Amino acid sequence: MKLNLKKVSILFISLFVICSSAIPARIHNVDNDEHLHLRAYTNEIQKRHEPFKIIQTDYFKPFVHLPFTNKPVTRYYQLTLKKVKLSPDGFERTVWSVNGQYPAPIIRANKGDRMIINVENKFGDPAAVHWHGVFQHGTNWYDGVPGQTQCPIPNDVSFIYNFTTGDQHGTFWYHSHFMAQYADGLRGALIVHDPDDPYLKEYDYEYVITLSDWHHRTTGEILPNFISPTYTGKRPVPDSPLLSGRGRYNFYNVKKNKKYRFRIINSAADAFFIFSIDEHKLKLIESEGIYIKPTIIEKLPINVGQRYSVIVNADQPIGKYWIRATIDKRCVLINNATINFNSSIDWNGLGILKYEGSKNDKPKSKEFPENFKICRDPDPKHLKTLQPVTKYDGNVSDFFNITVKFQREGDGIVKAVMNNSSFIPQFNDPTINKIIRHIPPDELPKEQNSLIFDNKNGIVEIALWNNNTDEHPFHMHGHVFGVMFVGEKNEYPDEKKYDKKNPVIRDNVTVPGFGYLVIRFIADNPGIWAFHCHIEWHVELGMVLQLVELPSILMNETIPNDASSLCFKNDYQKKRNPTTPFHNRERMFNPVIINEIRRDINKIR
Ligand SMILES: [Cu+2]
Repeated sequence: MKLNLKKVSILFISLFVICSSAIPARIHNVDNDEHLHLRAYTNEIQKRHEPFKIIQTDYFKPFVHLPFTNKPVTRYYQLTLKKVKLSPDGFERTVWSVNGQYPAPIIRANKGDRMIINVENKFGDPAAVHWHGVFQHGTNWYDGVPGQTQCPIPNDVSFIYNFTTGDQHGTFWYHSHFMAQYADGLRGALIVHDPDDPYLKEYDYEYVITLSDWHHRTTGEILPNFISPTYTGKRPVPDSPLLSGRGRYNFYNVKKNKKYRFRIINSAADAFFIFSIDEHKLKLIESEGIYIKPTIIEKLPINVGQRYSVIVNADQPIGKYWIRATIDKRCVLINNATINFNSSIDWNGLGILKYEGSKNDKPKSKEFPENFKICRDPDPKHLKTLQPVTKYDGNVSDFFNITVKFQREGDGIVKAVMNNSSFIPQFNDPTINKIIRHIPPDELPKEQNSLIFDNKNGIVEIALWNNNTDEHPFHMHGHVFGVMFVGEKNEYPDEKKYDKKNPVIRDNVTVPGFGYLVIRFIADNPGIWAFHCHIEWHVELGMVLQLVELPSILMNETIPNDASSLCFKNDYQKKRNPTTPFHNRERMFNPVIINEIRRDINKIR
């Protein structure tokens, strides 16, 4: 393994200076040191003294956009991660909460604003927060993916994410990207308002609805059963569907003749939802931060990780109407060996659209008929961008062909493999650190599933063949992409059929069972970006690729000290982390790196 001493110095010398009095005595037990990192970090944070705002938000209160400012502003938010007892569907369990609430609070900003978010980890487990859909231009190390862009935030440590929303606007969310932790609670909405929103005059208020599948058991209990050589079941069956963290009889109050922008976020671990409001059509205006031509639909299929905005006109007779968030069980395979196969789940999640002045009775509203292909994204003709985007129509500079399937590996466990390789992160040595140490990208371990490309502003094309029955919602970090082609079984990609002139643009797309997906994006964001199925159980089985984008630029960047110093404390190895099945822990740890750190600190001295 090649090491560039200069880069290593940049990485570690400041930490070394900060802790220089401690290093000589501790150099031989860096990996056991509980306090080294904490001390370095405390020095950093004490310089700041910022007024971080502790937020708690009510998803059932309508809101209007934040006051727009002449210039972008910086917004400081405090997110304290702590375990609390909550009963989202009536059953009390431990929830990995943010500021004590589930779903996590709605974080809001305006286009161009900077977000400085202090994540204080009091979980007792390691954690990290990913800002789903945010490009993180120039701040790859704040993308929040342990093993790729950072080491996990150890317990009892605070870490500040600091990024700008740039030109982005729309509906995003944030969630843990450490193990299956987001399914235990760490998931919430992230909204970026746009002063130039072309639809701004078309709605009076906004609501956010997060959809989630809820389990009564923690993922720390589920995963060891799921990832085991003896497991022959399918994906774990949830116990409830939740709308904004609640079961039935959650009210969304509206006033007659007012218009509401509903931002719908599928934050589930697994569930494909169908969203609708009885007797109220939905005017679709946004998919994943991209304005789309207004199109009227009745039911909205929404897969995991996806987001849409719809405008709802409260123009029906005063009354109550069911809001339906149904888990489409036609997209769910269950057999008798499946975890929680005898769940008493009612797949029909319900909320109520309640007009001001309506009576206190049950809604008697009628459900719209179904008019879409099951377990698929909405028809592309409903998702056309407001302005056609033509930048993907050109010569492809980098092309990748990927096959996704499941296969039983040497350890007896059925894994998800992408080109015959199942992803295993190295939590204590994220890929970004490796690149900045000048490890050549083609020397990254095979199980890191790297797609390497280095042509600046080139068009990258990924053709993915899904060689199994499940459909998968593939999400890309750091980018949106143009959807060139989605093919059903035996419908092969053919460049003549690609939607190059006016493609659907998004960051999270469904590839059909035994089907094909072809996407294109522009190589304009140096970094390590995950590209993965957003079904969390499939992530845990390794259905993850990482883009190693423009490494020749990335390798010359400098990771902020507070980010690199997270790697000095590796309690994610220890058994106090209940979400990591024991047999996985060893492989997720790069034993070489601690020795390298020791050696290089010695050389620097
Ligand atoms: Cu999947």
